Amino acid sequence: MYNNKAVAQWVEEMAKLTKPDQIIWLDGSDEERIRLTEEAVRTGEMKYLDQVKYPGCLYHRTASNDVARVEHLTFICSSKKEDAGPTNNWMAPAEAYKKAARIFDGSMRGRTMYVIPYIMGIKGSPFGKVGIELTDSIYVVLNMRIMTTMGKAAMEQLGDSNVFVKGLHSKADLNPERRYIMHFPEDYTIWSVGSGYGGNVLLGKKCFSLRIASHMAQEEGWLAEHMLILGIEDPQGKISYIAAAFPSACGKTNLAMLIPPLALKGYKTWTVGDDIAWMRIGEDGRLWAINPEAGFFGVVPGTNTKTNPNALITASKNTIYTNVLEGPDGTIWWEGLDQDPPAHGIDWKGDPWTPDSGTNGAHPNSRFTAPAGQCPSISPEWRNPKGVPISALLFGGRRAKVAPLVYQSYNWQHGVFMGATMASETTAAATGEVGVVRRDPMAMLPFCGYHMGDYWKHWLEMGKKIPNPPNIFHVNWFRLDEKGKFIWPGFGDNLRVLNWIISRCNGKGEATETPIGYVPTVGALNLEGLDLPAGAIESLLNIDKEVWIEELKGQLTFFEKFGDKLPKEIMDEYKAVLERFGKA
Ligand code: GTP
Ligand code: SPV
Ligand code: MN
Repeated sequence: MYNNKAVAQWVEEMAKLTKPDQIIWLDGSDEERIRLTEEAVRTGEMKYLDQVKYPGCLYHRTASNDVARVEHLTFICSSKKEDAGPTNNWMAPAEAYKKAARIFDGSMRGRTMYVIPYIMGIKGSPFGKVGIELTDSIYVVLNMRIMTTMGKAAMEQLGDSNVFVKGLHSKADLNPERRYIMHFPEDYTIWSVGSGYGGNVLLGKKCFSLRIASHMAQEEGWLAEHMLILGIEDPQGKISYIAAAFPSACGKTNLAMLIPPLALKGYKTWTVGDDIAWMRIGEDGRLWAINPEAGFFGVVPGTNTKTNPNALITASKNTIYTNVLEGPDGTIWWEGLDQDPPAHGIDWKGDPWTPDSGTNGAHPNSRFTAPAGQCPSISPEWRNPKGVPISALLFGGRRAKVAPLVYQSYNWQHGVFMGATMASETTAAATGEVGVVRRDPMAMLPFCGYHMGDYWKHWLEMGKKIPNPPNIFHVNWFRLDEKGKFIWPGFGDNLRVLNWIISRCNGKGEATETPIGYVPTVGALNLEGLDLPAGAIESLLNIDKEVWIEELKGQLTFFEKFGDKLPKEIMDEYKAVLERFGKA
């Protein structure tokens, strides 16, 4: 259907391996969407929700052992092991291709292979990068339609070039023993087999836009990051943009769509992206960011009219719901929705469920896939090929203790150290134990496509190249009191913290110098209309020396993994913190 030779040849080669009954080249038209949706509904792969309540919405349930990213089955297959580094699983490319080919061999027999040409980034811009995903899943096709610019537009962008990211996906038999997410950064190739869950199979997202793109970014001098992008407009109409890296299920979507609290009248927020930022140095010497995605693949549980009304509206039509509770008559429900659960339903595993079941109706990592353009707060700039200029970069995670509500780095290098030492309690977004603290540098631990030590070096070098770099901050919305409750109200009220951050970028905002960085003075945050218990703000901003000394020990243990790949500058910053604590 398309006449790009390199694409045709590669598709033929992959079809020889996977042996589909037929190959369908997708054009991205509406007619095609309707036809595929009807087919997926006919085969039971997807269901229509009540089309009056949820126009254009679909339901999908993945296999119950296939509901999150699988980091232990995710590999970076660089030709040298050293290039994958100590934080990635590595396999030699030849071995990886061979191992996966055994599973791909004939895996599409009796099925259709869909060819999805897509663009990550913006068509016609240097950041419009083309990928092609071959898949045997209509669910993947319909998700990629929302998450990317797909079809004819992508082939036009590609022209007769042979530079595109080659993605091969097959559900195969969905056997976790035969599941691999393999990345070949040097070949711009991704092979994913044996899964049907989001991050494992929507190859434009984490696989391309972070793992492969981070490798491209290192070579080409830009940054591919696990960051939301948000514009904050003050009452005078001035918009400042921030980009923030929090680990999976730690609040990016929520911050990206935040609604100002009543007390902060006159402020507006503009959503540019909720998960991924591609950033490069602009002609004006600032760092400019685009969101390479066209949709949101957001965490459902906890979303309600108070926490994130914008997400509810965004996902009220033309949305795919995965692994939430199915109520009667094409309705859905999830934990944390401010509506009573149905008297009975079918849970994410496919089993009958009632509110007395004592189990989750929706999987904690259940997701919505919704077009970004439907978000009430979507920024008019979100498709601007130039991107938006970034004033502040934020790092953050879930820390019950240790990290204060917010602090600012002394400079870029110190900020890179802050990102490199990030830690967070694990969530349901990846298979494995939930709630254990782990180091997750820049929220990129599962997504960096090369050696993390080289990645830090790249960050340090970028700092030297950006004439007007953003200021760097660390935030923590998740500090707990002695009873285990969140001290900070979070969500919309996070704007209070963002406003302090923006004033710091403008040379204002009061702060105290501490061993870890600038911390706001108690009076520096606008807390008007907030009903915090006495002492809460002091405790949110408190830095406990003993706890931090322990924290620093953990950082050092982590750094030991990197040997001589640990940039000297990072170690210098580590020593400087120790010294400021009087422990040099
Ligand atoms: P990924 O899509 O996995 O990369 O996650 P994300 O970083 O976009 O996370 P998201 O915004 O979806 O938040 C995940 C969970 O954190 C949800 O259950 C939210 O309700 C909760 N959450 C988000 N922001 C806050 C906050 O400010 N305070 C508290 N206490 N919880 C929050
Ligand atoms: C994450 O886990 O960080 C996500 C969801 O954003 S996934 O696309 O599955 O990676
Ligand atoms: Mn994410």
